[in-house]
Amino acid sequence: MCFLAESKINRIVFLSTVTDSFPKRHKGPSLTSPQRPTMRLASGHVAVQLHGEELTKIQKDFKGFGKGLVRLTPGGWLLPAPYTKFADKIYNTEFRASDVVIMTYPKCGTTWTQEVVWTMRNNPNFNHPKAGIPVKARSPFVDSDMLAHLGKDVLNSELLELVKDIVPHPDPDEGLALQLTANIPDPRTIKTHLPFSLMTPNLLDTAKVIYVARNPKDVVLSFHHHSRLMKSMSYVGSLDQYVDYFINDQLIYGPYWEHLREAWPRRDHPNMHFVFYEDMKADPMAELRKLNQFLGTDLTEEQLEKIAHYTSFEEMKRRDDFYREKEMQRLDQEVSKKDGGFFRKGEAGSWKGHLTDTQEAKINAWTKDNSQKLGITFRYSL
Ligand code: PPS
Repeated sequence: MCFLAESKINRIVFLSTVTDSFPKRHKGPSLTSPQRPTMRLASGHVAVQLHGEELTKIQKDFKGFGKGLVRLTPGGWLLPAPYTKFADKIYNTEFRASDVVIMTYPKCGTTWTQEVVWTMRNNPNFNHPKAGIPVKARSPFVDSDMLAHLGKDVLNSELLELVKDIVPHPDPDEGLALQLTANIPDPRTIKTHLPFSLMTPNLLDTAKVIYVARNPKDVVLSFHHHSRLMKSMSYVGSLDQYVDYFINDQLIYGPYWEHLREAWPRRDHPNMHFVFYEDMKADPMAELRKLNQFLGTDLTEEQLEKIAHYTSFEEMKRRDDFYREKEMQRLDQEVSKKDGGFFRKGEAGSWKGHLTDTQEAKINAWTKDNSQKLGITFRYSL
């Protein structure tokens, strides 16, 4: 990783030739302003600190983003500023043939899929001694160190408590999630919210990838709830504004459509399995059978039936409630009591009655254009 420009005015290196050579898909402010600290990443992207009105507005609504944000070119990826500390380590993570990477835009069914896949591969007979600990300790979230570094490191200390047998002496500079990913025993089931372009280019040649997609109307409501619930984000704006942030590609890990655009054309790769949240909800057994084939787990119908039940929303929520006490420090108590915790609704179509006509119309217009270009169709209710 090399610094191309630094915040001290007299050391700034002008970047316009570098950034101009990338296609400009993002329609936000120009990325070529020379006053902003800018960094080139191992992935080839250039990360530029958000600044000015855009940053002020986002930080007013997301109290957790005090450390700032970066936007990457190409792609327009918006990420918390601490991403740049870990970006190259994530990009250079070495994958193994036995790895399964679960890749999603946030709130698309990652945790559910992690539990299904981890259970199918490690605990099909429900006798694994570690099955009871939260999924995040068994299935590392490789890019989560940037989120832990947003606030008071609560995320790290809670995770450390859960994984101290695997990472007994963590090096803070390496990132706990990265060290957990490197040290967790095979077969690894790894979570990422990053798109393909920010992961090693040979990912699909080495490991299996399961990409989970969810319709944008349920995603925006789920992400809105999550952003209010998590102290690391502390969203205090309105739902109206949140919908605008979503469709203007101003939420972290976005742009939503760009995330899909990198995954959807790869859906027929032999190491890739593309899943829709709505299909898992409509017929979990059908999706588990497909996963059984993709993963080569060779489980019986009876085993799959039991796993479908064990990973149902109700069962996962019930087990999570048991750990809720420990998670309290990370969550906004008022939001949790009033609107629910991480396991909020777990439905396809629960946006109905929650989005106003205007919000829905905005998302419809945005979706029509983008889904047609991509050739992807979502189910908005079952
Ligand atoms: S995260 O934080 O981005 O990793 O969130 P993610 O796990 O991708 O998505 C969270 C939403 O998935 C719902 N969920 C489930 N739905 C159905 N069945 C099961 N087992 C399940 N587990 C989690 C969770 O409730 C979030 O959706 P909403 O709509 O907010 O309820």
